[in-house]
Amino acid sequence: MYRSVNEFMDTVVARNPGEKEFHQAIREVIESLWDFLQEHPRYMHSKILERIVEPERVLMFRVPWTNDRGEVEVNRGFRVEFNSAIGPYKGGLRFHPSVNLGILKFLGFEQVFKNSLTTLPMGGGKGGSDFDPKGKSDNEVMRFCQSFMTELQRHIGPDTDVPAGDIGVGGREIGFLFGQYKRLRNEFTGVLTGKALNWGGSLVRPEATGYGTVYFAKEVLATRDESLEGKTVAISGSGNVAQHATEKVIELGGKVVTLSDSNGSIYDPDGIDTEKLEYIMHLKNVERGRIKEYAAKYDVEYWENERPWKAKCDVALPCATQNEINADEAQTLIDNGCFCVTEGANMPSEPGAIDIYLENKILYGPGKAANAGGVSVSGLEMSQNSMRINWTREEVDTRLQNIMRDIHGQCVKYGEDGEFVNYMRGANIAGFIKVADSMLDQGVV
Ligand code: NDP
Ligand code: 2IT
Repeated sequence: MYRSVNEFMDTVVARNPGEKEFHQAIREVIESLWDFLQEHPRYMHSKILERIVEPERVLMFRVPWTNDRGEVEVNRGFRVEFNSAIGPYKGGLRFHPSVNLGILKFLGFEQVFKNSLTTLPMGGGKGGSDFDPKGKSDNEVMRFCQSFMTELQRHIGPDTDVPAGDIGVGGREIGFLFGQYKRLRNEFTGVLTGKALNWGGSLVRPEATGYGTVYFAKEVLATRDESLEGKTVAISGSGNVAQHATEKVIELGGKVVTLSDSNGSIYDPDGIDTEKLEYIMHLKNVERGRIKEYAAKYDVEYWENERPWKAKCDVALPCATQNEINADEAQTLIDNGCFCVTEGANMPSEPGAIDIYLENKILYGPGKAANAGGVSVSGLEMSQNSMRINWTREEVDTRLQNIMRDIHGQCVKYGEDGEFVNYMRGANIAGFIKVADSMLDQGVV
């Protein structure tokens, strides 16, 4: 039995060498859980910690495909089937050159707790490839997706493992992946989520992560009698999550002053309005261009190779990627008056940044709670597919809002610390209990 977090982490690091994001994600959870585990020794006695950090299955495979010049290219494909205690493995696919096993294990691990919080019956998984969709033609992306699914199809299924999108995987990629699954398996099932509306998708799934993040921020702000009305909001990223978070902030009366991509950030002190957002959506989703073009079009500042966190704001919504806010940036945000950080991305704040949020007692909504809206509507898409019906936009959106409210309630229940709520601890404990108890019920699995 481990006597300290550090002792446990030494074993984790030795067993998973070099996988620093995975270590980071585990340490955060174990630190949150430690006191709770001392009070509830049955989890330690049953080796739940040792089991919960070990993926049930890891698949790694070759993905050969042919580019438009007729040359063969080879990428690496992965699926980490992390935990199926409460439902089929569920989680996105990421296509990005930085993808490696450690990153997907961190994302799969986070997904287990996140999915537990959603109230829906979904286990956790994550997959993807080091394939870079940037600069590739539609045909190249299609051939890559077909090759990727040719191997993945034998491991997934609507009751086994249901992938979806993440960075670099949106509607276009899900379409190509679904088409290939159907050809190979000769079945039309809900094996992927994030499908288009004509062929089994759910209304509000494209918007769900960004909307859900803002719904969560709304709940968090309400605990201090605050709302988004009139607030200045800094958002990072300019992809699926950032775009729809921006849309919802505008709808709720806030002013979004920044967006970014991997080359830099734009700062628009007048705020991104609906028309400007429409331009961004076309730029990013159709032309697949760079956010820099926004600065030129609207004559605003472009901060090359810089993240948006030096912008003065009340609320920050990191919606790009992991470890995109360091301790210095967290301090800058707070010095500039920011009092609420709600994470649309997965693990966007470095541990040092989180320490600063907590020391300053600002409102901090961690990704596994705040960005759970995406996978929640994926769960609703699975339900609609199984029932072979489609819910209306209003029905799905109402369910999404209720789920985000419920997640907030779970975080408060387990994270209350006097007047203050430590949402990170609350999310980790609440997410853990449901999965750990289910594992105990199911024996030594
Ligand atoms: P997209 O691919 O649509 O957009 C990603 C955005 O983040 C782009 O603007 C991209 O810029 C930027 N970005 C990606 N990697 C980096 C990097 N290394 N450094 C700087 N900027 C980067 O992805 P999503 O919007 O779907 O995902 C954003 C985040 O939200 C991720 O952390 C994802 O895991 C998380 N998430 C997504 C969900 C979903 O349903 N899609 C659900 C829950 C969480 P560029 O174009 O230059 O690469
Ligand atoms: O990180 C995430 O929760 C996602 N990328 C969405 C997963 C899903 O299955 O919808």
